[in-house]
Amino acid sequence: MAALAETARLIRSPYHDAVVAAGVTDWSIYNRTLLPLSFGDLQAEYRRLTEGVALWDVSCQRQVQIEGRDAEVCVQYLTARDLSKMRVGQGRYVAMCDHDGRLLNDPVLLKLSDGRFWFSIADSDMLLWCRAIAAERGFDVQITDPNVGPLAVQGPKAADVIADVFGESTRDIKFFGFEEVVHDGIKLVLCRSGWSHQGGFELFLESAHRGVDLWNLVAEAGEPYGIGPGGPNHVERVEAGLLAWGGDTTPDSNPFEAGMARYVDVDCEAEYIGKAALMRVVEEGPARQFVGLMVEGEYTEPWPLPQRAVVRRGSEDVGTMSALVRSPKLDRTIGLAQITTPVVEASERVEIESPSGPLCADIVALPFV
Ligand code: THG
Repeated sequence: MAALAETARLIRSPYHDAVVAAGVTDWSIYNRTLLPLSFGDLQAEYRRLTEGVALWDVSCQRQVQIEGRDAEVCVQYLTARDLSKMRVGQGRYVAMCDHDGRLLNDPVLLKLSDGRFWFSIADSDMLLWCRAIAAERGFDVQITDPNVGPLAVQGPKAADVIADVFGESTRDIKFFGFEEVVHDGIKLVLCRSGWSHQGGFELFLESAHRGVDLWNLVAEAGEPYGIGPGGPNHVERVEAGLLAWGGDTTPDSNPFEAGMARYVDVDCEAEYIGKAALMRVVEEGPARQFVGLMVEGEYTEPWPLPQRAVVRRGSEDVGTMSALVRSPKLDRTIGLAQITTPVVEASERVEIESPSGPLCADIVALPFV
């Protein structure tokens, strides 16, 4: 691939210069932001994440801030999950759907105060959607992009690094809990979250001009723990069955077809977009399901699939596979796929038209580990 050129259309990460200095070798683009994927040694990056601690620029997870008198109702109306018990200082993984129940985004929602929320979004432009819905409904809210770029510190030793920098009390922060912090003049929200199953924190940097300082602060504190740069880890996230919206989903997927059933509440008082459509899916059952594939044989190519691969049973197309990796934890080749419900329920063997030729696989429930 040719080198990526920066242009004014791209949003600049607050950590950009630090990431370049650390030797980034591969990028993706996510929410119009460069997302560092690798620093040249995927095996070392996986090992650091699963055995030590890794540092990722995930400022591409942009915030849609909703504040004002109607913030509470507006956020609920945009979210297919009952938020009535959500307290300040908590995060929630949520589904945002359209009126037909299609999954538009799967953000982490943070409640900063009674009148202020952040949707920390996946790769689709929810600022447009939220503003349009709020205006059409006449909600009294201001909806902005506050330019807050998260830095992820992930791995079994992440809590030690964070405690060394921000104090021992940070060990008491619960999963998806957060605190507002000012450290060395750097304002941030410290949240126990992240796109891995290894534990860790995300530092939602509010002082955007201090990005390189924050990166260096964490990198230095992490040195004794062997910290190193990385990116959202494709192999670990497949093992964990973490959804990549837009990769694992198609534009017409509903949350039940994306493995998000436990985050969708249809039996609640709350009114939200898509509720009637989602109730119908619950009654009729989803057409497809998000599942794991235990693939026969060795597949060593560790990089994201360039495109979804067709999954067949005999001559019939029964779904698509969106990820295929070799799992070091299982010492097996595994994949992620959306497969039609009857085939999943019959747990029949399927064939995959992979880029390197046909493969056989068994369907399994997620997560793998
Ligand atoms: N962090 C932040 N924003 C994000 C992501 C993130 N925005 C985009 C994208 N990632 C959203 N996707 C996910 C997917 C899964 C999780 C978080 C964000 C996640 N899931 C937990 C799991 O599946 O084990 C459990 C969630 C729960 O039970 O509530 O954490 O990573 N800031």
